[in-house]
Amino acid sequence: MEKLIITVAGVGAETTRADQPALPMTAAEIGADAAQCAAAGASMYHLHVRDAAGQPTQDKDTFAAAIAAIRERTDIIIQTSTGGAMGMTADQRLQPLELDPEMASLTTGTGNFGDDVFFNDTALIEEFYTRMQARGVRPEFEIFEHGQIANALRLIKKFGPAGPLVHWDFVLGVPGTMTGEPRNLAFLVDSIAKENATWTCTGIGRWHMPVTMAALAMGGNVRLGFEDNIFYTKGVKAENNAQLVARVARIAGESGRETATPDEARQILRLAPYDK
Ligand code: KMH
Ligand code: ZN
Repeated sequence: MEKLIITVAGVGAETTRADQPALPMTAAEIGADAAQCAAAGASMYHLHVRDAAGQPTQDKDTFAAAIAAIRERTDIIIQTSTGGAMGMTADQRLQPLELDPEMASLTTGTGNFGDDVFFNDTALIEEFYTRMQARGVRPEFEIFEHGQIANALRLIKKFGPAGPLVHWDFVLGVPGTMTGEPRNLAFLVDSIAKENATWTCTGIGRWHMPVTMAALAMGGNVRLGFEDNIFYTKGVKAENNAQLVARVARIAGESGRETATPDEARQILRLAPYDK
């Protein structure tokens, strides 16, 4: 098995300080969180940002400040969100791409998201994909439902590849979409190509550890963090994102699977080497 890539979704758009007192929100807090997570074994940071009032924003300058704060402290791979938050327009969501991040998330379909609807129709996903492709930003296809795999493959067929391999993230357990049962993860993984593809996955809320353990057994990679889950164990909030990283790194290590450094993760994902 390849070394394990742990991605931290440390901020998100929906989690609040009331939910999780250790949620990083300012640029300095996000930079410190990313560095602490990298030291614990993470190699990628899925980045959302907040405005001065703590509300989710896709503002380019706010992203730039967070990216600078991360870069002062660590060479972790930075993957900006294009999902943003509910109700944002496509133009708002696209803003961080102007900063040419190494990677960006791309959800390839509309789905229920709790009581809301996460809207990603064909026109939107084509626009997002071709913008990423034109700027050399590697998409991470965020898959909440099986049909979104076919949608992503349709993008590649219609517009050509957006990099030397296809990277998938299976997001399981958002209320209204696929749950985190191992058979669901197995179905999704079985539906993607075995060659020139890499995958990670995340279990939302109580699905965090079941999805993580299934992924480790299957040779996949893992995403975690306060965007996806705020608890360490049932009813006990995690102290910080790094605590969640450290547990998975330890379990993986004890199972004979080392964590990838950011540079090793870049090699596995065939991203360009980091230019310090
Ligand atoms: N905040 C969710 C509505 C992404 O980052 O690309 C969507 C999301 C996905 O977080
Ligand atoms: Zn996100």
